[in-house]
Formats: sequence, C-alpha cells, structure tokens
Amino acid sequence: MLKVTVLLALGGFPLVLGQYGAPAGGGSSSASATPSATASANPNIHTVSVGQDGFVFTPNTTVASVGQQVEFQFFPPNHTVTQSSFENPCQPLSSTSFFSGFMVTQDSPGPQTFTVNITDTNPIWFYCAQNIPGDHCAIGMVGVINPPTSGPNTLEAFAAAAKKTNSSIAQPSVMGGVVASRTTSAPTSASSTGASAPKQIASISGIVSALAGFFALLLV
Ligand SMILES: *[C@@H]1O[C@H](CO)[C@@H](O)[C@H](O)[C@H]1NC(C)=O
Ligand SMILES: *[C@@H]1O[C@H](CO)[C@@H](O)[C@H](O)[C@H]1NC(C)=O
Ligand SMILES: *[C@@H]1O[C@H](CO)[C@@H](O)[C@H](O)[C@H]1NC(C)=O
Ligand SMILES: *[C@@H]1O[C@H](CO)[C@@H](O)[C@H](O)[C@H]1NC(C)=O
Ligand SMILES: [Cu+2]
Repeated sequence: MLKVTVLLALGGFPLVLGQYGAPAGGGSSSASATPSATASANPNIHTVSVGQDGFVFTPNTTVASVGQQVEFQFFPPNHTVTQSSFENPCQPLSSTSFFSGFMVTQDSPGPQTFTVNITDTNPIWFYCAQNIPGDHCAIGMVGVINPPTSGPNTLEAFAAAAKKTNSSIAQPSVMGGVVASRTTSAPTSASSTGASAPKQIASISGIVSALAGFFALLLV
C-alpha cells in the first residue's frame, strides 16, 4: 500500500509540471506576440493583427506618420478591417473608404495582408464588419490610427458607441488599400518560440516521470 502511494507520487509530480507548462504556451499564444513595427523589417510599416487574440485588433492604437503604411494581418477564421467615422462606428465612412474584404484563413496569420497608406495625420477609425457569430464591431473589434491626443474622441468612447449598434456594415467590395501576399515576418514567430518551451518542459517531465516510475518499480 505504501509502495503504491510512493509510485503515484513519483509519477504524479511531473504530470502536474506538464499541465502547468501546456496552457502557458498552447492556450494563449498571444500575450508575448504583440505585433508592432519591430515585427516588420521595414520601420515605415506598422503591423496590426486582426483577430489574433479574439475579437480585437492588436495593437488597437497605432501612431503613424505621413508616408508610412499600416499593414493588417488576418487571423482565423473570417474578419475584415473597415474604416468608419468616429461618430458612426460599425458602418463605412464613405463609399470609397477602406475595406479589406472578408479575409478567410486557417493560418495564423493568413497569407494575405491589407495595407493602407497614411497620407495625413487625421484619426482613422476602423472596425471588423463580420456579423458571424455576433457583431464583431459591437463586441469590441475596433481600433484607431492616430487618435486625437486630447478631447472626447477616445478609442474607449468609440468602442462604447460601437457596443450600441446592432450589426456592422461592410463595403460592397475591397477598396482603399492594397491586398498582397504577406512578406513581413509573422508575429507568430515570437509566440511559437514561446509555445515550444512548455512542450519541452512537458516532454522532459514525461521522461522524468517514466524513469521515476521505472525505478520505483525496481524498488518494489
Ligand atoms: C466570411 O464572412 C462573410 C460575411 O459573414 C460571409 O459572407 C462569407 O461566406 C464567409 N466566408 C467563409 C468562407 O466562411
Ligand atoms: C486597447 O488595447 C489595450 C491593450 O490591450 C487594452 O487595455 C484596452 O482596453 C483596449 N481598448 C479598447 C477600447 O478595446
Ligand atoms: C437594435 O435592435 C433593437 C431590437 O432588437 C431595437 O429596439 C433597436 O432600435 C435597434 N437599434 C438600432 C440602432 O437599430
Ligand atoms: C500606397 O502607396 C503605394 C506606393 O508606395 C502604392 O503602390 C499603393 O497603390 C498605395 N495604396 C493606395 C491604396 O493608394
Ligand atoms: Cu472580426
């Protein structure tokens, strides 16, 4: 009876280690993988991930200078980036304001990017126009480029107004930016490195567990 307990204790300890290791990397691959201009080889391209961490843009605020570009990278399953006014969230700013189209992918990020040029420093408010399984814009999938540095037009106010809408509206076609194959380094590179470490911990603990069990058996 005592021997059985020892065996279980030896075997169980590494298992617990393994369980702690897995969620840290596997569950949320996002925490350490905030994409930014540093993820891109070109400092004039700001990267924003779309749907990487759920119904959000990451980062949700970008400060970009005239002449720079903002490149949106799309995560599964099916999101957009769509420009709106501050006053009317979740609907297009105009009949020509930017819209990426519905970007469908199973890859993280997907193979196609959508890039907009920064031609002035006025605020650019945007949202996701997907309504399945709910209104992404109302859920909080909103962001801004060059927000006002003071005054009431904050991202928080924009998100609060978006929350009151019933559905978000897409443009009839892709416009206002360029769809291209992704060439910049994936923001996932940081997270995949992070994710592999706990797997190694898990497998090392698995070996320790097996050895411990083996020696425990010998002792019996
Ligand atoms: C992506 O979402 C749009 C809008 O909801 C929908 O029309 C389209 O069928 C979706 N595409 C896929 C492959 O699910
Ligand atoms: C924007 O992102 C920051 C950092 O993740 C977060 O703390 C903040 O709540 C977000 N704001 C909105 C309005 O979603
Ligand atoms: C949203 O829908 C509710 C009922 O589902 C309705 O009472 C309300 O007027 C709608 N709001 C807008 C802005 O359409
Ligand atoms: C943005 O600028 C590049 C040149 O730097 C150009 O090729 C592209 O068409 C421009 N995008 C838009 C939407 O005008
Ligand atoms: Cu979305």
